[in-house]
Amino acid sequence: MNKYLDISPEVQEALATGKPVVALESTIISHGMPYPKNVETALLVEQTIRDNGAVPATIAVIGGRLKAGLSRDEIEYLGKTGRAVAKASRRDLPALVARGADGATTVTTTMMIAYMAGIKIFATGGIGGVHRGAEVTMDISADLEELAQTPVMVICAGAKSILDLGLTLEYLETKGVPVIGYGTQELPAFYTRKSGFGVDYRVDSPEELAAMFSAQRELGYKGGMLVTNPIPEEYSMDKAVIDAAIEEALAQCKAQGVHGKETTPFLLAKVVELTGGDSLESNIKLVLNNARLAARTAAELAK
Ligand code: PSU
Ligand code: MN
Repeated sequence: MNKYLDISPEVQEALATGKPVVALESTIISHGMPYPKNVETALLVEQTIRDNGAVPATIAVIGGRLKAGLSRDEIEYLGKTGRAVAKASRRDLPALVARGADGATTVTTTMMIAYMAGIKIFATGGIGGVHRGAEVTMDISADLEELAQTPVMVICAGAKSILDLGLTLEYLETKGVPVIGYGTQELPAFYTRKSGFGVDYRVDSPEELAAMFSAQRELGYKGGMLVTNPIPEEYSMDKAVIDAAIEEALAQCKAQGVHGKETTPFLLAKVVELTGGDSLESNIKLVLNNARLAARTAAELAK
């Protein structure tokens, strides 16, 4: 085991006895949602995973230790500290570890640490991708590279249209990452069930997801798999409302010269602000929906 990794006793026991485990990220807690909803949601997501027969392993860097499985106090701390916690992507782990610092893990680092711990499935809200205008800015999330090189199944609700969804799919195709629609042939756009872009494969059961993931492993692929699970109809948002908020958030981002790792957290916070919190409720519901599917798929994989 990696000398910088701490697996909580509960997660350790589950892994040792072949019980299903689902990894969860912490940037969604510190940078993706406001306090205290972020903490409430993180705890509710963990409970949902337990209710569906798996053990949750929320991942973060605390005091320079890579943690798989957090205490309530650690989740509360990350949520309360919010954007003052370092957003930790692949390039950041060496510095955080060497300095004994804290970091909230993105999809990228959550995949990395999940893999180190032996966890195969990870549930979240949305992934990073190719930003609009990336042909000039070269802003492409490290999440896409990680999907190409780390064997973890990521279950999300698609990607927000703060990104260029078409270019994001092109990038994933180039990198050989299978993009699966759960119960749909169309890529969901996070707040809405449809994006106008197709996925590679439609899958309709956790059994079939587990079978595809197992086949990918047995074929010797080094990369992971992206499962896109549409937000439940009753919580999906009006496309015109969310599109207008995203356009406004992008305009403010540009006007204020926000760039680099600040871009995504800035856009996420703006969209919540501009939609008066409606988008936050949808966000919470879709994460819970992904947690359920991840727990059921982990249970199938554990069989
Ligand atoms: N998209 C969301 N919610 C999030 C994120 C993205 O809808 O919380 C977070 C995830 O942690 C993701 C990260 O891995 O932002 C991507 O950041 P960047 O675009 O800087 O790579
Ligand atoms: Mn970026």
